[in-house]
Amino acid sequence: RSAPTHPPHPPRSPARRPAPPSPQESSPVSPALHVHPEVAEALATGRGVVALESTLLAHGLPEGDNRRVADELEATVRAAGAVPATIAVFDGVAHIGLDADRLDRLCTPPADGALRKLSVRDLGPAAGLGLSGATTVASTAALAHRVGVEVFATGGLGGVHRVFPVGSGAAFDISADLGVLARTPIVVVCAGVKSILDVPNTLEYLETQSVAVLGYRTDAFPGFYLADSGQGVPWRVEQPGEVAAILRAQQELGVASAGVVLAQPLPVDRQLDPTLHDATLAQGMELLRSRGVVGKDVTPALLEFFHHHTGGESLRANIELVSANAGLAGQVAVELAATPR
Ligand code: PSU
Ligand code: MN
Repeated sequence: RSAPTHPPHPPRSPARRPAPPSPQESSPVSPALHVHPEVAEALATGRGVVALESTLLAHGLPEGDNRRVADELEATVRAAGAVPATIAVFDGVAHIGLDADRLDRLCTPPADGALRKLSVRDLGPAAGLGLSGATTVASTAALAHRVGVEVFATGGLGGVHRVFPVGSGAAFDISADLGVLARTPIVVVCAGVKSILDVPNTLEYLETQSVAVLGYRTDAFPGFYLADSGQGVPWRVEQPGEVAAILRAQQELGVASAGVVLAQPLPVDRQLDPTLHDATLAQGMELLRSRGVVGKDVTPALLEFFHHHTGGESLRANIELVSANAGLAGQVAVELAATPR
């Protein structure tokens, strides 16, 4: 039995698709891209869809917790009335929406080593060479946009890394997340950028790249584990419907070539204790420097260091913030579905 073949979704008109495939079959868009049938049907019928990234599961959370969180995030999106689409690459095929077996595979490292961490520049090589890996904010945004998904949820955006020690010249590390947001019209729901980064410079970069930054019910730009990064937000919104109105207005005005960052803080009483945070960050940075950790290993190594050195507090905060973001992304997706372009 062969699955029906669909042409690629034109990114801007997700609501007018041919009849959805039968639920048991995967929905190949191209040999390198498969849309899960439930996601394909939701896109075809104009329902809200939320993309979820997989690097935070495979590389940002410990094995054991990650599989439970994967289910929790999807359930949270569904509770908001939208359809979840966790994105990852398996055996050279980018999957938009994962079944339980693929979520298992994502969350349990294979015997021959962890799944790769795939940014946008890695998608071509992974697909072309038939390899597997988890997608970052950058690659999740690119793939989600490719099939017409307009919103996705993560924990904390990548950004401009801190240089430590200052003046050492050892770091010139700017996450590809920022470059992709600069050219991909999608709403990213996050708890700001990771507090392990240079937050002021990251915000400057987003301004230069014309990425809209919205604080969700806050005037303070959140700092991932911390409710307040010490920076402000250019715009504050109170309701998911306002976010949908902003994206639609950008599209109508022809200024929607970049993404929209919707930053939702943890409640102050749920954040990581700032004193513990600062001490852990200083130690973690020193460890990275002494071990020579660079490139794409920096973020997973620092997150793991936090999880071990805060007695699980950073893990608790991380899971809570990602969950809250999935829920808000679901609400925004529902509002976007109610106001088609
Ligand atoms: N949010 C989390 N945990 C994570 C990440 C985000 O709560 O692990 C991941 C995202 O996939 C993001 C990546 O794209 O961290 C940033 O990595 P880098 O700094 O190497 O670009
Ligand atoms: Mn980097």
